[in-house]
Amino acid sequence: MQKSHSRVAAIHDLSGFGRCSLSVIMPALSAMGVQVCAVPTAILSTHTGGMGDVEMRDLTDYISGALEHYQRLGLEFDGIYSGFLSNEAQIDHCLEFLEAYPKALHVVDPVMGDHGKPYRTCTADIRRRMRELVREAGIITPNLTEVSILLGIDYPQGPLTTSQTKSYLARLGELGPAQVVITGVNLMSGVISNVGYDRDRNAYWRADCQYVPVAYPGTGDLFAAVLTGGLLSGDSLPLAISRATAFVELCIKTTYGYGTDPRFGVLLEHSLPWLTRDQILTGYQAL
Ligand code: PXL
Repeated sequence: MQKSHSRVAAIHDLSGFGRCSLSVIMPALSAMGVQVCAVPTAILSTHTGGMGDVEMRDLTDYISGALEHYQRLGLEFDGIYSGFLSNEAQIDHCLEFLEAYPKALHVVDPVMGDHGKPYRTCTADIRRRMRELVREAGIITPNLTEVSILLGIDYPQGPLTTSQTKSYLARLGELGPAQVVITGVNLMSGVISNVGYDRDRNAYWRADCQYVPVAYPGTGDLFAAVLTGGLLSGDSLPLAISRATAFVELCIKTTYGYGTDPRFGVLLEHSLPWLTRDQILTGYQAL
């Protein structure tokens, strides 16, 4: 991969334990040669996935002040990348960031839930207003739970057909973003696909990985981070999807082999060197 000197503002939470959000986004993007400017939306002792009462501080008041400081400094960003938001007002602050850097790549990971259920911090207001943020995105990376919230449809149970998948991608594109990636789609048994759409080219792609019967928190964050790093370093959309898919599959399979507690996330430390090496990627096909 072509190395760049890109800088991205990452508007996400910092969860101390459990390997998700900024804890995995920062090392992944750094390994890819992309500088990360962390804009924490909240600090949590762990992620919210099954580790009991979480100690949490909301940082809504911090985000606008940080943006103002960066503007006073004249700092430029090549990418603005938003993820987990702890409060509906943070949608306004993300919109301010996007507006302040109109030429940057706008990546919105509409983090709201998984396995058909919203995260416990994801209020009805956040779910209702996420579409406002999606409207201003250049690219979004929802999972199927988030697709169902954004499109106002039931969470799809069971495998999807190709035409259903394409219809979801196109309908999400109609909400605003020119590029859409849906993660974790079950198109056929034993395989999980990440699917992508480029509205201007009317092109659809898929990159497949083997199904592993365990779910780790933070894999969506890692996927979106590697996708963002790829795009900022010159990958085409299908190559960036292929890169992010291959890396997340590597992390999951490495971790599954060791049998660690799934709540602790993937063993990123083992897999991170993969991101620093040039990879020959062909792992996508037309959808
Ligand atoms: O990986 C998504 C995520 C991000 N941030 C927090 C979470 C989760 C998923 O559980 O709890 C705090």
